[in-house]
Amino acid sequence: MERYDHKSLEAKWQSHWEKEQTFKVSDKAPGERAYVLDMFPYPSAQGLHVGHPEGYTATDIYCRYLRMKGVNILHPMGWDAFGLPTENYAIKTGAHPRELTWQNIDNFRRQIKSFGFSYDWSREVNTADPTYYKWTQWLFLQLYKKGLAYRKEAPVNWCPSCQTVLANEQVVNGECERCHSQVEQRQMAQWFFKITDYAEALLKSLDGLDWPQSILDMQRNWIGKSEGAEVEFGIHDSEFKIRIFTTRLDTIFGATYMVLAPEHKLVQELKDKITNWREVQDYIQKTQKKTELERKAEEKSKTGVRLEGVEVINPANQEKIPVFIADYVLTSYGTGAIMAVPAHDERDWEFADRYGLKMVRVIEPRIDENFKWSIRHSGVSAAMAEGEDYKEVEKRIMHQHLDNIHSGSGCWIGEGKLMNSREFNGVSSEDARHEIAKKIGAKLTTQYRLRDWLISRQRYWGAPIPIIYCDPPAGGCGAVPVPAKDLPVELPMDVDFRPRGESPLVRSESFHKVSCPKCGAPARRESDTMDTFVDSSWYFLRYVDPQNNKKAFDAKPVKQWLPVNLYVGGAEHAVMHLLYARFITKALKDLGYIEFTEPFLKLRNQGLILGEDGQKMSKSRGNVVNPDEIVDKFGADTLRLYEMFLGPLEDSKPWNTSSIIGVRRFLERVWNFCQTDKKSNSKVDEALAIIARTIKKVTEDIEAFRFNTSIAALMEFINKLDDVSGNENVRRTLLILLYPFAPHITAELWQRCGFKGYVWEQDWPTYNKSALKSDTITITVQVNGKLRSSIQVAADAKESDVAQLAQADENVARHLVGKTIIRQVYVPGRLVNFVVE
Ligand code: ANZ
Ligand code: ZN
Repeated sequence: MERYDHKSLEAKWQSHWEKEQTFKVSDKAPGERAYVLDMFPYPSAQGLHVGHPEGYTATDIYCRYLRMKGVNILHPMGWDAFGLPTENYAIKTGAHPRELTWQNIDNFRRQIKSFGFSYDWSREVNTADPTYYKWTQWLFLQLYKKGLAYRKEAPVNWCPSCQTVLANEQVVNGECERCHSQVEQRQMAQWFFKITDYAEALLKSLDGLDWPQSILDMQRNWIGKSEGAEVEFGIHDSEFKIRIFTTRLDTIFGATYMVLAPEHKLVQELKDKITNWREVQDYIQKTQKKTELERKAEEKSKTGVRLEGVEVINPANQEKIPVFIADYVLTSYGTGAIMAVPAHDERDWEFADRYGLKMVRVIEPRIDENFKWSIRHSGVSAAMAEGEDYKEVEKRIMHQHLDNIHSGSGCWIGEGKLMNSREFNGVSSEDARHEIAKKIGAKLTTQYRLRDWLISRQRYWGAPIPIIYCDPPAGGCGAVPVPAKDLPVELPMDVDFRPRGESPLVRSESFHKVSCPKCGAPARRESDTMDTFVDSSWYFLRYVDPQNNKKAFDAKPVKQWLPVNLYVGGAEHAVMHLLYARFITKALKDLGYIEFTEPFLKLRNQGLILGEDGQKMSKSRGNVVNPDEIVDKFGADTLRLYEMFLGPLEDSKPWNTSSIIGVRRFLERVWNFCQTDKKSNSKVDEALAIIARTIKKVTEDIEAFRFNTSIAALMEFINKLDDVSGNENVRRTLLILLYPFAPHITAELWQRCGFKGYVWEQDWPTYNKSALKSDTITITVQVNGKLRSSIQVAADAKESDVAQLAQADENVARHLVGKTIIRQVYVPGRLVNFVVE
């Protein structure tokens, strides 16, 4: 027998697939379809890391499996190729971003092909290619026509030394992450997409998505819907009024002062009344140096200045209360002003405590499920010392809260009954919100935390925004969209792209000196480029029609393939990318270009692969594993199998080079198994049961994305059936089931066994239910002694497997939600009982 030489056989099958275009899919193919999408990578100079093939292997397994079930699969790959890292690298090295990007892409493509993924390479897209960004610009123009793209002055983070705008994430402790200069806030004209128009729609349709719960929560949180009220507080001795937004109108009798954001317009209007104007002005200036992110930071101490000479009247009890400016109140949320209720709001409490302001308790605490829930989610696990009982800690924290409140050293943020609130005393806080609104004439409103999407960047390596400014005195047409026939607006290649405070494109005369498309007068081109999130907000549409040079995409293939059935990628895109893609989808639907409102029906995240030391892989730690080396040494099949065998896809898990050898040995065993003719007659019955059970297990596990356990089942398969490895049925089953995971070795063995056709042309096997029966037993499942379900398990299943299966059962799961399992009773072969509280 020849030895298992992964190099030659992987090269052989990869070139076969490439030459035969095995995975190219036609729009015309009849039958069922599925669109399985990977988040496309940013082609960095470092090349792929081992985290990339984790998600890509998962989708590849799923695609290969579905194809064998007769489904037509659209499975494309491309490059999110514009962006800052490459531009910065270019600035440092003097190379051109275009050259670098194309080189990086070549490297990424080579690497990805070396893993043997079944992409339809005829659909490759590159967002930095004019044939792609022509349509990104077209998209901009569609939004512009609809009033969904607009320009306005907005505060931006400005680094005076790098001379550029920074994203919030690039500001660290108020400093530029690159040069550590103090970042300033500046007003600049910027382009926005009006995503806030879709806040409610983006929130609502989350309900129908099969996405991880944590990602749905993050999306909801980011959109941040708050139902509350707007109330006007009159200013004493003045005709001015101040509007505030509150979610807790029920606490208005406890409002002992008011706070305006330092930038609030009224502060300037009240200048003549304010007797400590100099101090106020100083504070406003200091605020300007802070970014919104810093101002929101929970742990920072609250500062502010009182507006001496100004008082407002609390409309609930007509009492005069003082007014402050403080940077913990933001201009961009609500009305930029709040009524402060220190007895019931933590930020207000901290502020009042610091400045010695009055506190009035108006809510009598009520400990209900809601409050317990919030305690549980914030404090308990953090406060739990080793060996302590969960319930005890929960109780302790709860009492601490109550003690704090009664001794006046803490605030109650939960619900309860009103007190110190005149005629509303005794009313529940929930009801009081409506009753008080009615009495004082407050308007019930809804606020969203979501802000419009700032899409302009004063950088070079992005898609130019297709707008021309026709300024007076020449033409005076204003901002004029570039006519569709003039797209793409190409990035000039001969530009000095070092950052100097304006877009580098301003320095290219040939780029920005143009004539007005409307009146022909001399005009200038917009020199900002688009945020790269715009490029990736629609790429899944381009894959269905990537060569179309008349349209961004044709309606017909879009209808055939979309929405995407399965989308897989890292959880770091939980908010921005997914929200933007959802928004663009909804906008395109309203523009009449597509017929669906959600782009990704099902989403799964791969977890981080950590270094061997359990830390995040990073160059500085020296714990980075290079996938090229692994493929070279062990082979792509081993790497694929190993990454799936590491643990559940969505978990973070450390790399372990010694266990990769175990996986390699398994493939070597498969290699020998399929080429050694053992045929024991006595084992045939047992073999049938194992075949049936393994088919069932692998099928169900692939469907549920439990790849680690399906691999375990295949390992068990060859352990148990070693004596009958010559049996054709055994061999065929093994090769077909293993093929999605390890496509090269199985293709080769299929051929060597002399089986007809190719392994991927086979039908996915079905199993014989009667063979299965003899091998499984029924276990009764109880929760607190009550019968809840019964499940089928393998006769030799371990207790931990039985418990896991039992907990996953729908009827059982329903009785376990929100409960803690404190004990588990197992009677082997008969019953499992979960004791919960
Ligand atoms: C009085 C009050 C009493 C409040 C109380 C809370 C608890 P969410 O839920 O996030 O929407 N607020 C309003 N506008 C603000 C701004 N521009 N900057 C900072 N804080 C602002 O939060 C709404 C609450 O945040 C509002 O309800 C207001 O404080 C504060 F026991 O009003 B509340
Ligand atoms: Zn003009």
